[in-house]
Amino acid sequence: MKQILPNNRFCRTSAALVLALATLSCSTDGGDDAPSTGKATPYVTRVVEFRPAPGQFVNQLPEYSEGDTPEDMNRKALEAIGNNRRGMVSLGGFGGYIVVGFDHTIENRAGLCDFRVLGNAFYASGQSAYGSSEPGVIQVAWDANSNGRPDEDEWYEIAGSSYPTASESWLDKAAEAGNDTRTQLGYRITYHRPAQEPGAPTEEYIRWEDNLQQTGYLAMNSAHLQSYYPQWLTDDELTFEGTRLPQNGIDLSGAGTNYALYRFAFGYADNDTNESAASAIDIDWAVDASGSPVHLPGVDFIRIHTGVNQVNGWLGECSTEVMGVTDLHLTGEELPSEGIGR
Ligand SMILES: [Ca+2]
Ligand SMILES: [Ca+2]
Ligand SMILES: [Ca+2]
Repeated sequence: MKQILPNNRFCRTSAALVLALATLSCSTDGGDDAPSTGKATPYVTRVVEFRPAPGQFVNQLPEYSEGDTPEDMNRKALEAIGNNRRGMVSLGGFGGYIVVGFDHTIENRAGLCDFRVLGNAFYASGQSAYGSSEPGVIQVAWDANSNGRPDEDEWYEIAGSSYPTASESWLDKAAEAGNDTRTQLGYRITYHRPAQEPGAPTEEYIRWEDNLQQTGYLAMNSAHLQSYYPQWLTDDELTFEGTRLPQNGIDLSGAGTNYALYRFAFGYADNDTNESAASAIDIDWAVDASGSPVHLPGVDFIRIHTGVNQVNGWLGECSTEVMGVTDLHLTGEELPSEGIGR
């Protein structure tokens, strides 16, 4: 049995043995890319589950082919982002997620960032406060029972800059623009499969309702006319739950032509550039369901979900993209976590 230790004492030898045994157990996730050598790689080697919410890149990133099963799509997601290939998967609208794993435990080293989720965030020309930031909420799991899988009670959320309440420099500006600027813990949304596929732009394409008694639609835009509803999922409605972040998209033109997606300070995926210190994550930022910090020796699985529920005009819905995950200790990037994003 693995233990969550009260501090960062971590016995690598026993953990390595436990992991070696765990990898002997059979995997059914379809996205397994076990290395042939004994040397750990700094990158994603498993996709345990890929379940995007509807979105404009869904069925394209990765591409769905008729007859594909969820396991096929896990495998395609791994082919895109595994082993530092740096292709891209899109998680669609709020709540869509991916769960990835590794061939080793990402160690939690005291005072240092431990990993980075790669995305396609960028700054607008000459700007550092906004551009294309589509933050994904990150959760981490330490495989405490060593069964080679992330169990429900093994997940902890990375407390980013707007956890548990919104705290960003641009919130007033966003509120003025009419955005919902609250962080909502335990947010839940259900999307409905469209009765038919319009194949043409429409504002009212995929209907949703949430647990705040709100309803709305994802729009179909002219750049993406394929179905936005994950075709490999047979359910006629898809429910997603998790922390929802403040709406960060502001139309600077006031005329629907210049959407700026404001950057959160730290602690999210696809929010800051892959080179920025503020896209790196310290496992010591993890909190339990009541918001109390936990001290994990390391993490075996990482889950990322799209954190914002917002449609930004012609840009479409805010959707987190994931291009990989890097273990910063194995790539030799030493980043003190103190002061990041603050
Ligand atoms: Ca750390
Ligand atoms: Ca487990
Ligand atoms: Ca993105």
